[in-house]
Amino acid sequence: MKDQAREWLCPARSVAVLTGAGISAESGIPTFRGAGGLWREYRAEDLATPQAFARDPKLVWEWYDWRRGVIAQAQPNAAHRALVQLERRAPEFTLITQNVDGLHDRAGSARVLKIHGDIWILRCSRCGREHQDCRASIPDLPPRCACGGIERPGVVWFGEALPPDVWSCAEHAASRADVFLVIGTSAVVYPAARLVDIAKVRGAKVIEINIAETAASAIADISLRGAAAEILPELLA
Ligand code: BV8
Ligand code: ZN
Repeated sequence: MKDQAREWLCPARSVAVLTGAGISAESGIPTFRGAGGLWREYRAEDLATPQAFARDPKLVWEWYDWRRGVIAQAQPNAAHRALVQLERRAPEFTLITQNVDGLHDRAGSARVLKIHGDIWILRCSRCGREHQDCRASIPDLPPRCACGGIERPGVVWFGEALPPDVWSCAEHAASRADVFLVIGTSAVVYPAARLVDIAKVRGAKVIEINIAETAASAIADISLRGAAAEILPELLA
């Protein structure tokens, strides 16, 4: 299976990749739906919504502040680094990530389509001003903008539209891909998961890398079972 994946990947003119929380698992960042995915007794779907933020901005910020603290301690792993290598090899390469942790950028990926936003960006709920704030811990929660408005994390919550320009680039890349890698995602969140179908329908070879079966396994041409930080470097060796 890995040999077949290598045979498809090496000569591929256009490669697109979709990553999820699983690629950051080996950096020590809990996934959403795995064992460590809970925070206190909440699920992501409970807190990552505009309603939860409107109801209790401080609670939602405590969750994000905790995650920012965990991510600040984390380092990119061999899987992130392997994708940097792949980006330099493939004539056409697009990395699409559902992750908001910024580890692909820190690993050296040049062009990252962050379809669910960026945890290190703050956006004012009142005036819309955005700025990067990389403090591992924000002293007073919720943070306030100079205009007095409450600032929110610059991420896409459930029920919110994905950034239209970023999303159309992701769709375009999936539709052009000769090989589409799906790495570390349960493929349950939409419209992100639809990128796999788009790639498949347009003729891409779909290669999944995951420690478990997922909603994408059925349409993948190859499903490589194992940790991304082990399998990806082997594919590029
Ligand atoms: C939208 C950013 C419409 C925030 C995230 C009912 C009601 C309301 C909405 C819906 C509904 N039904 C469907 C929807 C749509 C909804 C949705 O899909 N819900 C799901 C839960 C069913 N989607 C939305 O709401 C989207 N917006 O539809 O808008 C619209 C249109 C126009 C105008 C207005 C509105 C927005 C979705 C984005 C939500 N934001 N994140 C934040 O991070 O705080 S989603 C969140 O889930 C993260 O981005 C995460 O990446 C993503 C997906 O999860 P995964 O990455 O896959 O992580 P997970 O834990 O699930 O899986 C980890 C995988 O890794 C596992 O498979 C595991 O086996 C594997 N793994 C673990 N270790 C390893 C590994 N693999 C390899 N190696 C390892 N070592
Ligand atoms: Zn403001």
